[in-house]
Amino acid sequence: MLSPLRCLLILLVFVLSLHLILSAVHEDYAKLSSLANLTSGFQKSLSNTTPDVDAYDPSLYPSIPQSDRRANATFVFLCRNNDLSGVISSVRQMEDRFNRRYNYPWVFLNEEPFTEVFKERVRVLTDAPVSFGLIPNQSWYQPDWIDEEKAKEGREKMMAQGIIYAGSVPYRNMCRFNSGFFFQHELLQPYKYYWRVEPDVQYFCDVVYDPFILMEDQKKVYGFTIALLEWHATIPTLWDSVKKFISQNPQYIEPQNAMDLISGDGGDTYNLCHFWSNFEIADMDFWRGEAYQKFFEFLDSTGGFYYERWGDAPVHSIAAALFARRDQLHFFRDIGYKHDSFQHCPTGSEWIRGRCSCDPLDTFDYAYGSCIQRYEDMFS
Ligand SMILES: Nc1nc2c(ncn2[C@@H]2O[C@H](COP(=O)(O)OP(=O)(O)O)[C@@H](O)[C@H]2O)c(=O)[nH]1
Ligand SMILES: *[C@@H]1O[C@H](CO)[C@@H](O)[C@H](O)[C@H]1NC(C)=O
Ligand SMILES: *[C@@H]1O[C@H](CO)[C@@H](O)[C@H](O)[C@H]1NC(C)=O
Ligand SMILES: *[C@@H]1O[C@H](CO)[C@@H](O)[C@H](O)[C@H]1NC(C)=O
Ligand SMILES: [Mg+2]
Repeated sequence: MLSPLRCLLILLVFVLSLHLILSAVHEDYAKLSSLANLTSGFQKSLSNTTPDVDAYDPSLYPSIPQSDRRANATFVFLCRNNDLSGVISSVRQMEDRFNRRYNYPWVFLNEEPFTEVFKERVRVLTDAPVSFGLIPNQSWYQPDWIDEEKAKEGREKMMAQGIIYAGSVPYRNMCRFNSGFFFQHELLQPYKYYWRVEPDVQYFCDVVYDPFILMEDQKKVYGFTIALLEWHATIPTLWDSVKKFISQNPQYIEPQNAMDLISGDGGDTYNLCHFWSNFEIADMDFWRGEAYQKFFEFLDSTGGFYYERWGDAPVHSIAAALFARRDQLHFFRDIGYKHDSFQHCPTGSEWIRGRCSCDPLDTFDYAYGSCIQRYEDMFS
């Protein structure tokens, strides 16, 4: 049995330790904010002068920008409030490996308002401008003209086949939004190039130059790190629609296209190759242009985003392959990247230069199901 005195003592000890813990947390927080003041001053002085680092050798550390030149570009990050921890992980890596030296802006998009906590925990990660946008309902939700009975049948059929996201309407909203609408969002209007980022991805290497400047200088349209085969059951009628579009609109097909990347028989059948769009560095003016606009409108009008489960990856890839020159596609071989179970790891001198944390033997490039060989064959 505890005496009342002992009870009182235990209570006292408890209250005291709680007080100690709370004041320690408060002190840490104060230290943190003064540190934040210090570092922001430090960065300001860095940007005005050449950093005085003993071992500084521009050829070893070229990722320190050699000029103030910036491309017309932004990061774009579509996500939900409950993606927060994966969002933080991805942004942190991108900042550490690239953007802390460049400060390209970040645009976050969501069909629901981001919470104050979400915004605060993202803003703290970077000095770059960060904005949070709401997606208009008409560019997100399943349109009224979609026959919901037919869409439901499509979902059920796909579920029976055991396909990932088979029964998900939100996933379909996301694929359609990424295919046809993200680049029209008002927060993205000021920009030409974007780098798409997703939650819980990994960037293994220092990005030792500015990929956006590469896109701009070399007039590239679409950059990727992983190219692979799509699951046919998600797009059974997509290629028929593409062929119909081509026959009705032959003027949009670029003579020096990359048809050989996506078809082994000159366009009769789709070989399922596509760029994995969870990583994209691309030109939004290409998506905003007449050819892609007409293409998306046509595909959308078939209802395939809902009756089937057309991904933005095959849609973007087919368009990039047909409406751009093949030399406007770019394999970012030196950017180490992982999404789910697939990764691209640079090798050789690129791996060293990027101080990559991935195993260079573990890269999807020439594995079964990869389309990189086919991409390279177009240039040989
Ligand atoms: N705002 C919002 N973002 C979504 C939704 N579904 C997916 N996303 C985002 O869209 C991207 C792709 O979704 P993800 O679940 O990673 O699909 P996966 O990569 O194909 O497995 C990620 O950036 C997600 O955060 C959604 O319903 N709402
Ligand atoms: C940080 O800087 C701001 C503005 O210069 C100042 O008001 C604030 O007191 C500083 N905070 C700390 C902890 O030094
Ligand atoms: C958009 O759709 C959501 C969910 O259906 C709804 O709650 C919201 O009121 C809609 N907003 C507008 C502006 O119509
Ligand atoms: C950036 O690109 C967008 C889209 O092409 C354009 O509207 C905008 O004027 C450009 N901004 C600058 C500063 O060139
Ligand atoms: Mg993903």
